Amino acid sequence: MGVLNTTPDSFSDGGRYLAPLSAVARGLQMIAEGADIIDVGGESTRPGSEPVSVEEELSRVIPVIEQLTSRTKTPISVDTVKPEVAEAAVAAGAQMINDVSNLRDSDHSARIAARYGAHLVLMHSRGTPETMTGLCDYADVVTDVLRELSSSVEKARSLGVHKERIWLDPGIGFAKTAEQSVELLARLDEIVALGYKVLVGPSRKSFIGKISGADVDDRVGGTAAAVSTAVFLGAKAVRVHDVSVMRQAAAVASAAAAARKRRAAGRMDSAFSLREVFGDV
Ligand code: HH2
Repeated sequence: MGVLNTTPDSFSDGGRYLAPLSAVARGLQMIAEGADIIDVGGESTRPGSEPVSVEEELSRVIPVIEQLTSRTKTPISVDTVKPEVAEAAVAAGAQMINDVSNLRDSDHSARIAARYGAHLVLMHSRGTPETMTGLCDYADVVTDVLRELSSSVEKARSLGVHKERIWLDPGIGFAKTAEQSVELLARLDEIVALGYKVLVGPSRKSFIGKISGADVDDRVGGTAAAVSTAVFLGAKAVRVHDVSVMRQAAAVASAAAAARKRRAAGRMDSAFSLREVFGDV
């Protein structure tokens, strides 16, 4: 999933794709680099960012979504917490709603996804961009995130969103310390085990800077390591800025995961055949 922020203030690509023409060109470029989904956002969620009005967000994302859906078959996702924006985006052809609020204050995105048959990303978060850095208290971050995601899954399903169209995201960096983001990555298989498709968004985030000391424009290596870890542990999609490099990292991690699965299956086969020969000893 390629990140397309039509914002002046996103932490990494803010201000670069504010004009619809340059945003559309960037979207098409990421598709050419191998993106399978383009995630269009018009409001930054970085800690401390300013909220924008519905009108402003609509004017940033809708022309871009209309252009992209008319020029490509690649599915478009809308990264928004506003019902008006989610609905207008889906009406303009977006096939996925990426709701970083995890249905906390409102279930509108689940209702819209159910009505239009759109995919729905439920991303774990707490509070708002202004308050989230103070909301990192967890007994066990993975268990608590799992519990909070599960309750929004129940809500979404009870509102009619099909299981196959629900994606879960641990929300790297959203009300998480760097250590907690690493813990969620390292134990991603526990989230995968819930049985829903998992999406992870580690791209260029501050936990990489904290671990490596790298500036935001110099975190491709750390992002590739995070992407590889996530894919190896079962993530079905990764939300990234650097599409072609991450596609390569994901392909290698996915091949390694498949080799490991084959080996595990082979071990079971040989255990079975030994049992057939020697009985249970
Ligand atoms: N991260 C960001 C925004 N949206 N959506 C999902 N599902 N998962 C994420 O991890 C995620 C997300 C924040 O990154 P970015 O869009 O690059 O920056 P900003 O919020 O400053 O626009």
